[in-house]
Amino acid sequence: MDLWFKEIDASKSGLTFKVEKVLFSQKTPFQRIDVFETEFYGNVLVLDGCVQITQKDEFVYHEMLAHVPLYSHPNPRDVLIIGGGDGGTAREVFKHPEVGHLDLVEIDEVVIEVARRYFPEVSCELDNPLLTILPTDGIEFIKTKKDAYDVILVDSTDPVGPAEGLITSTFYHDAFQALREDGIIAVQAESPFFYPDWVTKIHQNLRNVFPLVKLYLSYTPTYPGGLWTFAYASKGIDPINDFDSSRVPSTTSFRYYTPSLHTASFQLPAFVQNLCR
Ligand code: AG3
Repeated sequence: MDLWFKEIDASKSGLTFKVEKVLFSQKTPFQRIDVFETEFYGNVLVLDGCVQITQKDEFVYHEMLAHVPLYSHPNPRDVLIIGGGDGGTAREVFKHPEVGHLDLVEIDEVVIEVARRYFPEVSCELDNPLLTILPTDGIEFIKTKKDAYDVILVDSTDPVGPAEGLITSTFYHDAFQALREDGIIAVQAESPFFYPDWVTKIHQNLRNVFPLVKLYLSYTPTYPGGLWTFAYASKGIDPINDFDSSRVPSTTSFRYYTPSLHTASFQLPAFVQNLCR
């Protein structure tokens, strides 16, 4: 059998994976979900044709989305994840002993079932007693919360379909209200090569609401372009000047995040700087 999956981005170029086996395919009310087994990347989760995680490289994105904001905050007790039904971000959040409660708002419960079945090492903390899974729309959920969280993480798909509303000023305004006075939000902010307009829009819309907004970067081989952007926004805490690297234990299970990379990831190539003016 010579079966290949390809993801084409911006109708321009793409990534391709040799598929050993199709493990799962289903259309839910929200999206099409596929899981492929591959030899090189292990199992691959694809939503509406876009790669979300692979067993080989998911650690990069999940560690950077979670640890940069959580180690910037002096005492993150209450945390909210919007999206993230695979559990990878939750797994990283629970590496912070200060966290007393985590809400995970995932619109599509089938993503959670699929993660439990095909990505056990990603979904491993989904039964943590400190976690509440809320199967609902994050855009509506966040409107109901005031002064409730120290850190919010937006672990979404590309901003199309149900995720489109997650990059608007209105959503960021509601997130601002949901955060406490030293609150921080970090969001996945797309590919600077393939989707520069999304990067700019996310940055601008956060700037409409938060006094401090900075982009940071990491490298994920299975996302379009490899280079991936995150946006950090806060009511005041600076991720570089206020970062106390002694809060990061010297023995960790991290495979990407390090205290030096925490600050280094905010150093942007010129073309990315130009996306956030
Ligand atoms: N969410 C961000 C993935 C974006 C990928 N985009 C693409 N392949 N076009 C990942 C969710 C992991 N918890």
